[in-house]
Amino acid sequence: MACSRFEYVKNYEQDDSVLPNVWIVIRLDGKGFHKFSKAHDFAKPNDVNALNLMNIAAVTVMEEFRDVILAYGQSDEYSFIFRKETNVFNRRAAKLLTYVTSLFTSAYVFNWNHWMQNKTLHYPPCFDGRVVLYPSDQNLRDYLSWRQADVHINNLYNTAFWNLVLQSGLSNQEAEAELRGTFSADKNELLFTKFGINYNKLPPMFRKGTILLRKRVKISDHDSLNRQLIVPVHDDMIREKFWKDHTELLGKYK
Ligand code: DGT
Ligand code: MG
Ligand code: MG
Ligand code: MG
Ligand code: MG
Repeated sequence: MACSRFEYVKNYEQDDSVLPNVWIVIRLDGKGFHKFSKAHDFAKPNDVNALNLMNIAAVTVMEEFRDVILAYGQSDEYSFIFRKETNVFNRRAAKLLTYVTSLFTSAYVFNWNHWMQNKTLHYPPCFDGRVVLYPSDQNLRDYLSWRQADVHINNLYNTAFWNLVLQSGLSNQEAEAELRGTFSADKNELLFTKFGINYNKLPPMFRKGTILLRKRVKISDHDSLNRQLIVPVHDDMIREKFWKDHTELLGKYK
């Protein structure tokens, strides 16, 4: 390629490649989804279709980026875990972040009509994104535990809150006052005694979020063809058992 005298400007581009040998986590979060979920009449506290739309957008990202070993989503957020050794885009942070964020966003919009039953999309949604690096397997596990503990805390609160509002007819302020200072056990008790809801029997997708994993699945009895599929699970990543059941994720298990 011919060089022009303008080419020196390339030297102004900064090298933003991330450290070798660290887990790369990209987390996306919907911008202003408090408003977006209202504007599109999402079911409260959980809209199954909206959550599945998030999951499909995340599957699209995993299909494109083979080095994503696991993705985890809840509410309006999704985290993508790239294997430590990935060399995709030479580990350049901006490339990784912008490709993942824009593909996720376009897939969200692309699949909207199918999952939201042709509900009108009133304005273009967007997602922020960040890159976080974790040096140790334990850091990565703690990161995922943190996000999963978050969904538990929020979902228990939101389930109690919306039952007080929608079933008991309390105002938002009254429901908030009722729940102020309560512990998890109090909210479980309230849900059970007031509304006959056993929190632990609610759909696991609501309580635990969605983990997308790559699994080899036998597709036919006639031959030994295996196919890699992306499967959703709603297990507890805080427990040791999850990592024992999926030893391939960390490559080793001690
Ligand atoms: P941000 O992220 O700072 O731009 O602001 P938000 O409004 O996106 O806040 P965030 O991300 O902390 O919280 C997510 C919001 O999205 C929260 O207001 C609840 C709403 N949301 C997420 N999933 C659902 C759902 O399935 N149903 C309903 N009704 N709301 C949802
Ligand atoms: Mg936020
Ligand atoms: Mg948000
Ligand atoms: Mg959020
Ligand atoms: Mg180009």
